[in-house]
Amino acid sequence: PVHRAWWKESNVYQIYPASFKDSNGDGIGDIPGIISELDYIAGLGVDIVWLCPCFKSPQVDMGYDISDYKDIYEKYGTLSDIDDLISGLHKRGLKFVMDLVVNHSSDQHPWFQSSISSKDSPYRDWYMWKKPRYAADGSRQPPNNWSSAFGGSAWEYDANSDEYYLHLFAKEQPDLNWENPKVREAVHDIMRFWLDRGVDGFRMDVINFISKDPAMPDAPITIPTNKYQSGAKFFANGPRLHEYLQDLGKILKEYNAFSVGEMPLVFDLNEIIKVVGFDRNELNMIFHFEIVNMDHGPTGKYSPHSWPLTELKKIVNKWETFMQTNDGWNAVYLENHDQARSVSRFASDAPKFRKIAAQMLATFLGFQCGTIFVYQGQELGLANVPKTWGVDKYRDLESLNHYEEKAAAGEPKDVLDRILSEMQKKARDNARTPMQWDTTANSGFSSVTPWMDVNEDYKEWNAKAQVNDTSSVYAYWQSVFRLRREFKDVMVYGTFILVDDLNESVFAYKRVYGSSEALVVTSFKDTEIKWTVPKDYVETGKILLTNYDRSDIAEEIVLQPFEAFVLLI
Ligand code: TEU
Ligand code: CA
Repeated sequence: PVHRAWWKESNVYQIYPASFKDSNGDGIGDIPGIISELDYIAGLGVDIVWLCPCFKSPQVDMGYDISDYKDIYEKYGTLSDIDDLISGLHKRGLKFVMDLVVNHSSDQHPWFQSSISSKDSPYRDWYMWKKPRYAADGSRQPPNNWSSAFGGSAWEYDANSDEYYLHLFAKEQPDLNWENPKVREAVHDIMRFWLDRGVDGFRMDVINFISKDPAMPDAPITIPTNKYQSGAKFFANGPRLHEYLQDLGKILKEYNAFSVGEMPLVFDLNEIIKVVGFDRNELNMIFHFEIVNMDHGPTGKYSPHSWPLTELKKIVNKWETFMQTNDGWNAVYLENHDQARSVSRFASDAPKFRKIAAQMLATFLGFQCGTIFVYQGQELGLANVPKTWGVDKYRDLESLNHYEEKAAAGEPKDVLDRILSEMQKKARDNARTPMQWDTTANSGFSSVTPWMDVNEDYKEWNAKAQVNDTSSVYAYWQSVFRLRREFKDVMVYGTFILVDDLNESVFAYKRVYGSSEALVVTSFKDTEIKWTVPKDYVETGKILLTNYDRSDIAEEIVLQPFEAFVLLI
């Protein structure tokens, strides 16, 4: 039998502070803005709010570059605002999870400022410094060929000390050296600081990158046209990861805290079960990237790639089955602040399908075995930015660096246009446009022009239009969360079984718990399609949820475009 736990029965709503709600008219979202919408969030029926980084930061990477782990970014508010947010959530029975970004800090953090000031600094060894290499022609080279996730080398040269420091992300995000016990103690101290303040847990940024192979060998050449290569093999799920996570796990356990680790580039599921196995005392669950990387092409994210539905089935089935046979737990998501909008990416945002398609995805996602994560705006079926947006409207360094690198290399206009069109499909900025609250100026997000343009569709697609409409995407998500609660045994703890594995149009699965069973049927097709309902369900299946007002079930049915329904026996 599956172990029960409160965090398995909880569902999470993710907030991106810059884009949620601006309370003081500076065009940037803030904590008082979040507090003013707590009833909206609680009304959705979620249990936990995860807030993306809100700490002091120069904002090179939207707060994933932290310069003070124990203070708040001034444009978002103050420590006392956070206290009010926590008590406002707790009053409504919700928990509060913060982002713990400790693979790297900001280069403006006093630790790094001291580290770079001199080789003799007591903080020198808090970051990863290495001597240059020299090529045959005598030119100075980085210590290895690793690439940064945001372009170029993962190493930055410091002339003062004639050494390079490692940054797997931007050069303003130097990697902390977890081999140093002082660094680990500092992280433990940060965790206790927030847990003592009432925080209920953490989402841990790229937490599987914290232990690197100390030899730091050159990475194999995977994309020959690139100068630098992914060193993931030597820093993802590295040699001391479990030791470090067990230390964090002890603290989490002490506070009965929630934890989800972000884990890109996982190659071995057995490494994952060591993290999330019930008795391991490391983390509750992790985010894997197999689904959200499905549409990345041969030369990376901004090259196109299409996938058959059976590919999605293989991935979902693999993780669901693996966790239930190994006593682990899944984090289930399609969206976050790094991913494009799911309705645009996995279904259809064409006006005639958008609402139905968003509800279909809510069904597909919402009844899987795992903790469900919904990202702000997903509950409204918000879509990607308009195809008409030029590169000047984008704000994120990840896509802009990529585009500018290609432009600087002299790529012709048609190549750059193709990159822009891939950005419209996959760029992180698709998720970062301001929240759409109502039909007033700036979508009710702010009284002034926001830091990033609002999606032009806000007059039709906004919260106000949906909260009291029982047929809305928002109302549909409310039903999903209500049903998960009402039928907890089967919907939370039931075994996941894939149905009709080879069908390229319909994704269907069962959840089975003792004698109760649910069947979830979702069509990913934009045309009608015939489907055969399993016999047991034709006779006794009761419709729990439908996005088309379906009222009867026969053995042979015709599914409407993006139709979804859930049956219970
Ligand atoms: O993301 C880590 C990560 O690997 C990606 O999802 C990232 O967006 C990708 O490499 C870009 O192609 C986390 C955060 O979620 C992200 O916002 C931060 O930028 C990143 O870590 C660095 O802290
Ligand atoms: Ca503000």
